[in-house]
Amino acid sequence: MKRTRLGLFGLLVVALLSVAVEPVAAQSINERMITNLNQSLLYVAIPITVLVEAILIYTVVKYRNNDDPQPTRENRRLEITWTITTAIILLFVGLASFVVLANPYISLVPDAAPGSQSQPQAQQQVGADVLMNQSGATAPPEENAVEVEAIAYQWGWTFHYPEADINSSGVLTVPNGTDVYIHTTSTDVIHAIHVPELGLKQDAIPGQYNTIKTKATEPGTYQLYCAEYCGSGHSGMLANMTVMPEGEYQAWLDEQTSSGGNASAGGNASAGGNTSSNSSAIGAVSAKPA
Ligand SMILES: [Cu+2]
Repeated sequence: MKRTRLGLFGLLVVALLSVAVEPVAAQSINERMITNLNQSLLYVAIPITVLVEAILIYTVVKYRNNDDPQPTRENRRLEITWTITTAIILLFVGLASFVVLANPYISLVPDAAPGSQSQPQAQQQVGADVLMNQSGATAPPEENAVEVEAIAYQWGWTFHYPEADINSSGVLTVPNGTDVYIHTTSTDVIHAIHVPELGLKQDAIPGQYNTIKTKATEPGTYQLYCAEYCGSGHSGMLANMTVMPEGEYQAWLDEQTSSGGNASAGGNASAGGNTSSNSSAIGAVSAKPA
């Protein structure tokens, strides 16, 4: 019996140690919320796992030589206890998940503002690099928020900054500590933008915008993937997401603007007709000085 107790105690210590390990600091608000939720659910799940396994092992060991098993008699107190306990646990899991899932940093509800959703305009497609005028972009209520159009194509990424009217190929540059709205779309098939380290993932669907809201909390360069199988070039459909300190970002933006508004090496300059951002869905929802 003493050995069994020691074994159970050891199991508990290992379980507690595994959750007590300090998590890696989150690099964005999104990532922090997801990690925190994951951890609080783990705190609930581990004691339950330990308890169930302990009862199971205890029962197997204690009754292993029982040739005359007796059925369990009704125990009302026990039944009420496990019903209420389960209800409390489920309520906690449901509430904790709802608070995170309903947050705009995790699921941003599309705008109902006129011009952003209800009036899709004519699409213009010139290769991969276009400013598409379509529905679904969500306008930021924040004054200093940054908006970027992430345009997926077979097989690469173009990032368009509607306010400054510049394009960047293969690198998504955003400021640190500022709200960023990434309007994701595609020019051909369904893709998905995915930056695991920042907790970002969103489908890129032709003909519509899906907006992600994020706020990075640590400057650096993060890997950006396509997370939806999109053909033979899918595995190579990579890009970088660079988070710059605010001042550095402004300098980068000024440099891009003065150098003709194209940060790509591949000659992806927009045709003149595509750059009238005031007539686009994004232009309509972000009419504020750059
Ligand atoms: Cu893909």
